[in-house]
Amino acid sequence: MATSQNQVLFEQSQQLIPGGVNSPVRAFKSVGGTPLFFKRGQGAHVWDADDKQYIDYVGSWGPMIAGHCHPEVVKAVQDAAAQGLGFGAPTAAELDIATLLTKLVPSMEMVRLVSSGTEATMTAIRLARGFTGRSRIIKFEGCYHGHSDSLLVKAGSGALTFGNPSSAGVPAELAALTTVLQYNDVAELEKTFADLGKEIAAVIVEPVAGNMNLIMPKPEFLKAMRDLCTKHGAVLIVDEVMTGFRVSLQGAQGYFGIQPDLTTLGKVMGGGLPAAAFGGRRDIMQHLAPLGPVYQAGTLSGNPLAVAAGMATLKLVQQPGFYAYLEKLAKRLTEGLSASAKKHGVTFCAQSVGGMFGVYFSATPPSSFAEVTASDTRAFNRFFHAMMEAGSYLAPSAYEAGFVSSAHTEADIDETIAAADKIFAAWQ
Ligand code: HOZ
Repeated sequence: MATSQNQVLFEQSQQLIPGGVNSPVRAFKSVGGTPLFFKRGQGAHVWDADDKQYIDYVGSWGPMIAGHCHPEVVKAVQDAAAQGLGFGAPTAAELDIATLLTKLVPSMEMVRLVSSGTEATMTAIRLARGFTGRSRIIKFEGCYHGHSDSLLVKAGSGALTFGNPSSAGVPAELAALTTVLQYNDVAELEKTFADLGKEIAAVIVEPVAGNMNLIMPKPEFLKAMRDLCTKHGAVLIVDEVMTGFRVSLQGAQGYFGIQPDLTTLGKVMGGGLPAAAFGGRRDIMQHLAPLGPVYQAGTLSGNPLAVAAGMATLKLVQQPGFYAYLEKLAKRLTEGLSASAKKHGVTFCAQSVGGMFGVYFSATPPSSFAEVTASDTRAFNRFFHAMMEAGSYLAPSAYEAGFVSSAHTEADIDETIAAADKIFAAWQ
C-alpha cells in the first residue's frame, strides 16, 4: 500500500510543530489516527494530501458558510489584495463592515474589529470589568470562549477533548475570579447572583453551546441570565463567534430574542480570513481606548483582506432564503442519520439549529455538560473514522458541532446518510 502523504506530513510536522498541528483539536488525538492535511477546497468538498475527496461538515470550524472558494469571496479578496495587504491605519472598508454589522445585529450600537474570536471575548471581558469596576465573571462548564486566561477554566472544545478543561499556566488567582456554573441550570444561576451579585462584572455564554457538541439553551435559561444581569448591574456577553450569522442572519440573539449588552463575533464574519469583532451598548463601548480607559489594540485589526472576505460573505448570507436552505439541509442530515440509526437499533440521535448540527451516541440530545460527557465517545470515534473512510468529513471530536454550507446539495446530504446507513447496518 502506498504511503499516505497525510502520514508523511504529520510525522514531519511533529518534529517542528507541537503535536504536529497549530490548534490542538486538529490533531485527531481523541478520535485516534492521522489528521488529514488539506490541499484544496471547492464548494462543499475538500481534498486531502492523498487527493481523497470528502464532503466537508467542518467548514473551517464554521466560517465557510458559503462553501470553499466562493467566487465572489475570492474575487473580493483578490481585489483588496491588489490595493494593499494592510496599512495599520483606518480604511473606508472598516466603516462599511461596521455599518453592516451594527445594522444586522442591532444590539451592537458600536463595534470594534479584531482578528480572532479569542481576542474578541478576551477584550469583552476586560471591557465589562473596566465598565463595572468588578472582577468576577461567570461562565458555564463546557462553553469555550477562546483561550485567554480568564476563560480557559472548565472550557470546551480542544480543552475538553483532551481532558484539560482548565489549562496549566492559568494563575490560580485569576481562575478564582471565574465562577463556573452548569449550562441550562437557572436555579444555580439565581443562587450565584443572590450570593455574589455585587461582585459580578459579566456573564459570558454561548447562546447555543457548540464547543461541547451542540447543546440547545432552555429559553428560561437565557431569559433568567438577561434579567439577573440587568437587576445586578452585570454585563451580559453573548458569545456569537460560532452562532453569529450561522444560526440566523441575526445570530442566536435574533433567533431566541435576547438582548445582550455585548456581543462577540468571529468565524462567518471573516469569511474564512482572520476577522472578528465585539460590540454592544454605546455607553459600554465608549470605555474602550482611545475614548476610555480600557485598552485594546491590534496591528492586523480591520485587515483589508479579512474585511473584504467578511463583507463578501455577509453579502451572500443576506440573499433571500439563505438560512431557510441551510436549515433544510441540516434537518435533512440529522433526520436522515437518526432514522437510519433507529432502523438498525443503534443508540444515536442528532439535532440542528440553523446551519449547525450535533450528533450524539446517546438516546436523547444532551442538555448539560454532564449529559454530553456521558455519551458514548468510543462509538463516536468509530463512526467518525468510518464516515471519513466513506468520504464524509466530520469534526474530529465528539465535543464539537458540525456545519453545513450553502454549497452543500441535497445529493451531498443523501450521500452522507447512505454512508452512515451502511455503517449503522454493520454496527454491533
Ligand atoms: N475552536 C475550534 C473548535 N471549536 C477549533 C479551531 C481550529 O482548530 O481550527
